[in-house]
Amino acid sequence: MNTVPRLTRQTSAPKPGIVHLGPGAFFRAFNAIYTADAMAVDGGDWGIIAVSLRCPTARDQLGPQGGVFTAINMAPDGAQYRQIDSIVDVLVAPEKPGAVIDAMVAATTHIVSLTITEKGYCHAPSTGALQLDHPDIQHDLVNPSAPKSAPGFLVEALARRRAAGHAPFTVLSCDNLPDNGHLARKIVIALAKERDPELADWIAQNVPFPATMVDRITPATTDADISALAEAQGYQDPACVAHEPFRQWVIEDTFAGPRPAWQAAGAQFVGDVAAHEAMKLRCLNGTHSALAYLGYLGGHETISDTVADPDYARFVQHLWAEEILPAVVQPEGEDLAAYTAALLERYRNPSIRHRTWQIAMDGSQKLPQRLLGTISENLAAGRDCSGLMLVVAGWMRYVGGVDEVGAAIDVRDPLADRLRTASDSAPDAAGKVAALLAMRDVFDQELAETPSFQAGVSAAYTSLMDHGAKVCVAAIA
Ligand code: CS2
Repeated sequence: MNTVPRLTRQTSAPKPGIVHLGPGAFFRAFNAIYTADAMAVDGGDWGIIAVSLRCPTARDQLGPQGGVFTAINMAPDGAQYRQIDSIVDVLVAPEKPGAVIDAMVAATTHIVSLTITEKGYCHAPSTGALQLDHPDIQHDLVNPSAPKSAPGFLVEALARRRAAGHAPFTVLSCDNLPDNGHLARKIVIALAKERDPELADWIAQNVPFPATMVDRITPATTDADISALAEAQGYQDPACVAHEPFRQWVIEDTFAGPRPAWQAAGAQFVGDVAAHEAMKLRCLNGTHSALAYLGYLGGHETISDTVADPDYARFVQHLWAEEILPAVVQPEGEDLAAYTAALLERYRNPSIRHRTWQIAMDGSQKLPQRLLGTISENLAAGRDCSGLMLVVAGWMRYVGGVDEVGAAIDVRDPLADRLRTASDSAPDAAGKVAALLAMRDVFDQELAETPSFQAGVSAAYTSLMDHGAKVCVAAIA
């Protein structure tokens, strides 16, 4: 029998002002904390109604606790615990799509924020265009009032706000995508156009979609985290989330109405987020993916284990210095050398058990903005990028589904089946690489047809097969 009591809400809930799609670990460790901090300093009715677009897990975890959860700050020298009370309700969209739309349409809702991951935008990662043939988009075109996709919910809620004469809400994308606000806008307008061109025009003229750069390393919560919390604090909290101390939020200041005083919690409001976002995507997420594929293949379970291996630490430093920073513009207020040095320290944090397997997920949706843009720019400028081409080969090796000791890899990716088929379609490295490069939703034609890229990735793939990831990484560094 479990005698440890469940965490419950002790404070009164704030009135809701935000609807958030995607109530996962990152949202809890990031948006929910910034918003709690902003309300602590400046007040306001900024309670968050969190919406899961898929499964009921978040509701089942947070619901019995009145939305309160524990944030565990994993400093290298130990954990600090804090209860966060900004989430006021959790809805499960497939159970009650109407309740989700009502919450978004409510005049008290000023912001709809998103952490739906790359694939939630239903776009082609290589071009950013809405995939009208995506099954969820097809569904939403036929069933606009009971949608499945995030774009479907946004379009329906905005249509109803327009019909009711309410001001629009601000759509705040917090996903790791370049110019995430522009992407969200493009996708929502493209879907609205299919329904009603006048609605699309109204959205284009009235709805702000500020871009953001979000950063906090937050691994998926494990049973070990939940047990350690129960042990340390004497209560049960399956909704807890363990995160690194660092956080950074850069937001384009174009809101339709009021917003929380996130700046009081350290968020930076700026005119243009693009340079910050490019820096973060290329320096952090690019090397995260690099360490994920090559670290996993080399037998490393987490990012901190991977960079504890000196060859991998040298490799990631080489990537930054020689192949990534030459393709990054320094944003105002940042120092790129200090930024990447601090990143290595963040990766080394042994209290953060961020699995290489977790970061390896959804590579088809992540590669273009994390790695391929940097590679294209390097090739065009005549700069070496053999390390980054090794990473692309590592991803290709990974999605083939068999690791270096012949064990199956549990590849999680919306295109997993197509990737496996492409990889299996040829017996040799050059054939496999060519079949994968032909996937236009991942590789744009220009890059895929660049001979030095084809040759570099094929050579790296062959080396990975012959020598393994660890040796290839050491050879570059
Ligand atoms: C990671 C990110 O899982 C991944 O793909 O690269 O979630 C990363 O931890 C965050 O962007 C850090 O801000």
